[in-house]
Amino acid sequence: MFFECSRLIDGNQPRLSNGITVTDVDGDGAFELVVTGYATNNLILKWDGSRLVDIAGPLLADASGCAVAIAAADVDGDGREELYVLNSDRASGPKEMGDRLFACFGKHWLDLLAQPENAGMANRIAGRSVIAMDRHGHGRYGFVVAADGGPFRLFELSRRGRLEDAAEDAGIDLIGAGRGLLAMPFLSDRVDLFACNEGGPNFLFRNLGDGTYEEIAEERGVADSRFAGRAVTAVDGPGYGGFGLLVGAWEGPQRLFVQRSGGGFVDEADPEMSFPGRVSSVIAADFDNDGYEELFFNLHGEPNRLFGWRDDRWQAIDLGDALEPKGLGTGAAVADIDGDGRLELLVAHGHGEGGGHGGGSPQPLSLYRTAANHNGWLRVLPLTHYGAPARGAVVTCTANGRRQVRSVCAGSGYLCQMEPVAHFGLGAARAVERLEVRWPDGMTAIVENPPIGRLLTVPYPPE
Ligand SMILES: [Ca+2]
Ligand SMILES: [Ca+2]
Ligand SMILES: [Ca+2]
Ligand SMILES: [Ca+2]
Repeated sequence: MFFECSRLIDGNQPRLSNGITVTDVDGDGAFELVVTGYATNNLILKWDGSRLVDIAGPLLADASGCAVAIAAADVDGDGREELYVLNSDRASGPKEMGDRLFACFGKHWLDLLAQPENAGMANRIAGRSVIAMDRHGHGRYGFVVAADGGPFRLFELSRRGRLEDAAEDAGIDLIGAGRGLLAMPFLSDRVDLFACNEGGPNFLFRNLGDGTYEEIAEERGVADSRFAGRAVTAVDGPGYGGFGLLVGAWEGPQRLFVQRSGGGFVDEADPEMSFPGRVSSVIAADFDNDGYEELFFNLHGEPNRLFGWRDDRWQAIDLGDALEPKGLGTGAAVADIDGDGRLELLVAHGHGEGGGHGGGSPQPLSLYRTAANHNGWLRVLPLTHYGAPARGAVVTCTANGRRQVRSVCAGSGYLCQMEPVAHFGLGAARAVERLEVRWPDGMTAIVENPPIGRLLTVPYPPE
C-alpha cells in the first residue's frame, strides 16, 4: 500500500518523537504537521510545495520540554486553534515539568499556562494523551488530559478568560492509568468520550446532553479490564449501525468493538486482527480511496499491520514500505499534506515503553504515500461558527446510494490528532448525491450534489 518518501522531510534526523497533530499554525489556511519531541525540539513541518520544512520558532519548539502528546483546538473562540502540549518527565504520578497551552494573538504566540492568572492550573500529574472536546457543542473547546495516577483533567477557558478544570463538573474526573482518548458522538448525538486504561477497565463516558457524562463501559461491553488498552479510533465498517471502536492493546488482544442495536458493543476482531502485539497507535482511514477504510496498527519494535475490507471481510493486506519491522513507533497521523486527494501517513518513533521517561532509541520520522489511481474522492472541512475546524463534527457522504460516515478528528490513536478533515474515497463513483454535516450541538447542514475531487469547506449555518 505505502511507498516511503521520508526524503521529503527536510533535515530528518534521528530523534525521540511522540505525538503528532495537524493544524494551521501560521494562519495561512494550510495545515502543518506538528511533531512533539522528548528532550528535543517540537517540529512544525510545513509543505512548501516540494518538501516539509520545520518552521517552529523557539517558543513552540520548546527544546527543553519532555513532550509526549499534543492536540489543537479553538479554546477561546477566535477562530484560530490553540496547541496543548502534554509534557511528562516521568511515567506516572507527580511530575516536575508543566504542560504548555500555546495561543496565538496576531502573530505572537504565548503559553497561557505560564500566565500568572493561570498559575493554579498547572498540571502536575504525569499523563499520556490529550485531546480536544466540545462537550456543550458551542464551538469553544476544552482539552481532556488522561492522567496516569491522578484524576482526568478538562481544561476550559472561563468567561473571565481564565483556565479552569471542569473535569469534576463534567463527571469525568476518574482516576486511571490513562492512555488513548477519543471524543466524538459515537453513543449520543453530542460529544462522547472513550478512554483506554492500562491496568484497569477502560472508561466509556456518555454525554447526557448537557455536557455532563455517565461512565458506562462495563454495561456496554468495552471495559476489557484484563488488558492494557493503549490506542483507540473510530471505524466506519460496512453494515455497522454506528461507529465501531478499534482499540489497540499493549501486549494484549486487539479489539474491534462493533455496536449492536440496544447500544452494547461486541468484539468482532478475528484471530488474525486480534493477535497480541506492542501496539502504540491505530488509524482508520481510506488510504487508496476505494470507499472503504483501512485499519493501520503502528507497533513498537515489531512489524506494523494493515487490514483492508476485501471480499466482505477484514483481511491483512500488504503494507509495502510501511512494514517497519524495527520501527519503535510512538504515534502516527494522516493528512493530505500535498493536496493531491490521497492521504499521507506520518509515523513518529523513538520512545521505549513507559512513554513518559527517557531511555528510548532515537529514530527519524517516516513519511508514506500511496500510488496514484483513478478512484474519486471528496474532502470536507466543517467549521465552527467562530471559523475554526469543527473537530467532533460528523460528516455523512452518500454516493451511488452507499453511505460513509466520518468524524472530524478531535484526537485519536495514541498521543495524536489527525487532520481536521472528513476524507472520503469514492472508488469508481463520479458523483456524490448528498453530504450531511452534523455539528457537536446537533446543528445540521445538507449539501446536495457537491463537486468532487476537492476540499469542500462547510461553514456553520447562519442563524
Ligand atoms: Ca498553515
Ligand atoms: Ca483560538
Ligand atoms: Ca480503502
Ligand atoms: Ca496527498
